[in-house]
Amino acid sequence: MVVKVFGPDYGNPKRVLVCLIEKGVEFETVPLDLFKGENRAPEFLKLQPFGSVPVIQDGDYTLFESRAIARYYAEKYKHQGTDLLGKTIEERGLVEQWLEVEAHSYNPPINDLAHEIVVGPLRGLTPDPKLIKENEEKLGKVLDIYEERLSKSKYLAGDFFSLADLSHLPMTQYLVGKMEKEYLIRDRKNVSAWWDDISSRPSWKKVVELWPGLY
Ligand SMILES: N[C@@H](CCC(=O)N[C@@H](CS)C(=O)NCC(=O)O)C(=O)O
Repeated sequence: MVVKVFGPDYGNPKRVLVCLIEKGVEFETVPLDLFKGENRAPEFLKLQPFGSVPVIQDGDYTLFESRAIARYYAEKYKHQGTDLLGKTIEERGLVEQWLEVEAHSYNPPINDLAHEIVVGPLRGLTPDPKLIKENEEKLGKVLDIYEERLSKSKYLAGDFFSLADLSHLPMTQYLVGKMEKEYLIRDRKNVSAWWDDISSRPSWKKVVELWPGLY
């Protein structure tokens, strides 16, 4: 049974797409137009009661929340494709640590920036320069910690590419692309080299090429 991924054109679903490609799992995508409110259709709400994407259907198994889905496939296919979870329980601990950092410290200011700079204007709202400045500063502080970390190891959890790095791809692409805030990455030598490395993986290039979405 081929895995179905809903909402490939948006940021969070791309976390799932790139994970499935790294793991060599076959999938198909089901486009959904959030700007037309297709995520509020009763049929979709049966799959994802919060009305957001991604959600996957794998046979009769349904799962939402992009990081939960990525963890699920990284574990389910641990011995297939790229190992994204580390070889030891200690490595796994570090992968989990940086996944949490991505979700709770890195993602929120980028998400707020995306709403101010890209999504809001598409819905007719005017960007608030004060909010933009505040979130750029918040993100800058997080990236200073990344800069220090990445001076000690090539990737976030150690010297291996993991789910923690992968999880940063969608929103960072957005940041350096449509949001035009590439300086936040380029001003930091180690973060810049890390970004060049992870964003040049064939899996990610394929996602951006096939589902450019808002980037
Ligand atoms: N924590 C969720 C966030 C999902 C999310 O916010 N998705 C956006 C698209 S990138 C969405 O569906 N927005 C429309 C909405 O929530 O109404 C995840 O990682 O899956």
